[in-house]
Amino acid sequence: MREVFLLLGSNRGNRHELLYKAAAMIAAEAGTVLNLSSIYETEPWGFTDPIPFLNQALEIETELSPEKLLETLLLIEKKLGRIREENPVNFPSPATERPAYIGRTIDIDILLYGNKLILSDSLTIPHPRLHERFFALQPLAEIAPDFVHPAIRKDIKTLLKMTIDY
Ligand code: PH2
Ligand code: MG
Ligand code: MG
Repeated sequence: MREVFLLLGSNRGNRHELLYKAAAMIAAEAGTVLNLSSIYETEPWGFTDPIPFLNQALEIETELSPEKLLETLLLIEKKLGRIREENPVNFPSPATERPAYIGRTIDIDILLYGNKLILSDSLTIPHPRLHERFFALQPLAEIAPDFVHPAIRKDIKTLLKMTIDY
């Protein structure tokens, strides 16, 4: 499947090296990397942290199903030192239904999987907060400006213009 878009994020450790290694491991284990955006330095969104993120969007072509792709990406995160602590601070807060974010060496999110709409316990595609996050839309708009969000039915460059999250 082509037009599978991922977002890399890092705000701990050697951020540039982690993005590079993540892209190399994705190429080895998940599929062919067709396109990479520039790397953007962005302020932590949704939580307070002194270290800014580096974010980068990737387009890949993959044979893996969405579930298998997620499993593979989580394993790559683990190999790159991502710790998902069983810490109450990281549990979804009942008030907001959102996780409390913490800094991380590497985060690899599936933004879009072609035109698929998926809503399961483990996976929501398109990424449920893509359209409200400038840090995701900006790199994605660089490599996929005309791709139409399959749920909102607007293209990425339009969503970027519409987002109030500056
Ligand atoms: N990821 C988050 C929460 N906040 N902020 C920025 N700037 N970049 C991210 O990748 C990011 C974030 C949850 O995964
Ligand atoms: Mg994320
Ligand atoms: Mg993630």
